[in-house]
Amino acid sequence: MKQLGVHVKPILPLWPLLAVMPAQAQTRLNMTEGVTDISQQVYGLHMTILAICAVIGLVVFGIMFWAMIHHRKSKGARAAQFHESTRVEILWTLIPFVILIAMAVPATKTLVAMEDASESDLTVQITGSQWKWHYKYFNEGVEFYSLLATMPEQIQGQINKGENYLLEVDQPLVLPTDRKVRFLITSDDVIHSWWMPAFAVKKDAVPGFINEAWTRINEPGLYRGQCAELCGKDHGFMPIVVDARAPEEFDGWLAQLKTEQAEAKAAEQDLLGMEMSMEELMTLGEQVYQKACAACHQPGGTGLPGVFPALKSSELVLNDRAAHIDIVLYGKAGTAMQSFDKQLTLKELAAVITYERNAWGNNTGDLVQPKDIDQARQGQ
Ligand SMILES: [Cu+2]
Repeated sequence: MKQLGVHVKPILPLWPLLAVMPAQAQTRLNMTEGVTDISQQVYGLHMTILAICAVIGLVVFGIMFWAMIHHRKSKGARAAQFHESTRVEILWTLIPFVILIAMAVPATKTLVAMEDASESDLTVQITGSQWKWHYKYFNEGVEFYSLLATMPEQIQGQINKGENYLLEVDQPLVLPTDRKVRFLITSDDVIHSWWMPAFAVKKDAVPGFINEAWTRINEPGLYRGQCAELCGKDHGFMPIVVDARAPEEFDGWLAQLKTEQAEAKAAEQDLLGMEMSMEELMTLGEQVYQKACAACHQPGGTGLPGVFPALKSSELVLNDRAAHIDIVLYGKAGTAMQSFDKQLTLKELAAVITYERNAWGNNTGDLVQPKDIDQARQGQ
């Protein structure tokens, strides 16, 4: 990620404390200033309130230690008696009250601004599911999944970890800079949370609810975030990457993606008349399986006892072809088995089902062709 040199002035004048930590914004100890007006306001608030807390701490402890040293019993000091002093009572109520209000005013202003997603230029629906993100551009007819792209060998410690370990995806969310983008955030299964520190956006993705957030990115660049709600076994494996581009560049990208997706749909139709060979299906099927299924059903199809069913020697896989196609296409309600109908292409669906029916000693010899998937869809 690009290092940002923007400096945000705290709302209050620079406290002496801030002077001794000038490089703080560049270290990992502090939160990022981010690349949106909101994230910079959040950063400014954070620094201001930190400074207020530090000054209160210094003053309170200063007075306390000064009193302990200069008014100790061994010096012959006697405690003053001012029980039920109205003046003291008023002072120690009023001073904290004034400090709290002074902090609440700017904080509330920022919070209100963060919630105001009105008059946006673009709306993106973000759907979390175990364990990936789905992005859909409203009124554009464009949507795609975004999956972890870190190699399994890095995760298993067989090779060195890359620079963006667990923070890289196959297809980033592309957004325009200088436009107000509204996010509608929801989930397909459990609670996830879409968290992009550089934008100061962190919203829970709750099944059955739609949460709103927005951003206006000031600088093009690649920004990285993560799911921030413990959402199951692979919670740490569903990163978020935003590729922010200048508006014209974004428009070009969107137009190109639209054409590509339309072409891919047309190509699917051609597939219907085609017979793929066992070898072709098995090769593609294995790739798809490792990418889409192995996280739960395990690379060897053994599943995890009591959690994810085994596919190896599975009754359903071996004996019920129609049910097998159906469960891959539409998932199983109430379980972690999700619908792959829209996540995979026709060819990939045919290949992965063929693979599951013929790998790991499941020798059904059965070929599932793209047209079989299409027929199953029609029958629904
Ligand atoms: Cu999650």
